[in-house]
Amino acid sequence: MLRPPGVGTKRLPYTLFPMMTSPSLTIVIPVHNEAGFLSHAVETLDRELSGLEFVLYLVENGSRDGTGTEADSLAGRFPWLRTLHLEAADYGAALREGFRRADTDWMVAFDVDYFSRRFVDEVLDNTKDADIILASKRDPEADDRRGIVRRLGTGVFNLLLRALFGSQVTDTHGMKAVNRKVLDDVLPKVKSTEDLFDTELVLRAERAGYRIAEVPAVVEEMRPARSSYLKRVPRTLVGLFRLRKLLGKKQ
Ligand SMILES: Nc1nc2c(ncn2[C@@H]2O[C@H](COP(=O)(O)OP(=O)(O)OP(=O)(O)O)[C@@H](O)[C@H]2O)c(=O)[nH]1
Ligand SMILES: [Mg+2]
Repeated sequence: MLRPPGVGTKRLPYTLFPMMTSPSLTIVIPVHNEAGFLSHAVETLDRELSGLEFVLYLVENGSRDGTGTEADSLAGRFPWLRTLHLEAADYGAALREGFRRADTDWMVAFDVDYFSRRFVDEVLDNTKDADIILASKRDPEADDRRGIVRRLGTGVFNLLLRALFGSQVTDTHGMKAVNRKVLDDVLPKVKSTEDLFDTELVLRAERAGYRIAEVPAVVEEMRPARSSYLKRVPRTLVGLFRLRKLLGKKQ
């Protein structure tokens, strides 16, 4: 069920009559060191998204385990799949490149171990009412089945976004859909890389007055999280304070 998002962000209306024709859609998934798991994930995605028209970009960079080759061979099996390869490992750079290459009205960002048909359907049903649609793990109706440490991490991160940037959104990190006009306008201005790239994109879009809507996320990752909070927390804090200098606090 669609829920009112955080104060100030738009609530999506219920859609009684889903759109008869789907707007064009590109899905972007950054991948890094996913050999073995990648084929399983793409086969699962193929089943989940059956009947839907879309293009999927797997954007690989910096992998040392043959992920790139595995992605290319998957592209030979699935006509909707395209692969991109960049040099250095960087989640944000991969997402940016996928968004840049896409030529559809809407772009959806997924992780290789966390995606949902339900989210895609909610996006397609509500494209007229928002410019960005976020799957929020902090929505009252969200079902976040991750461990306590990661759930707390998400909560603290969001408090920081509110305190440092005056943001009203409840979750910038996760499944999201972005309209082309937002990307054309905002993408060139985004400076952050790695895991703050999409947060800066959302914050800038919010500042620019684009309509941001949230839907409750159901989070069940297909495998345990791999990134270490020990490395990630200091990097994220430094990145956030740098970003705060760049953007200032919303008045
Ligand atoms: N291209 C690219 N993709 C990356 C990189 N690091 C992570 N990814 C991808 O980003 C997605 C999320 O990575 P995970 O390793 O699942 O991250 P996690 O440990 O679950 O952490 P969170 O999901 O952020 O809480 C996956 O699709 C990864 O393959 C990177 O350096 N480059
Ligand atoms: Mg994960």
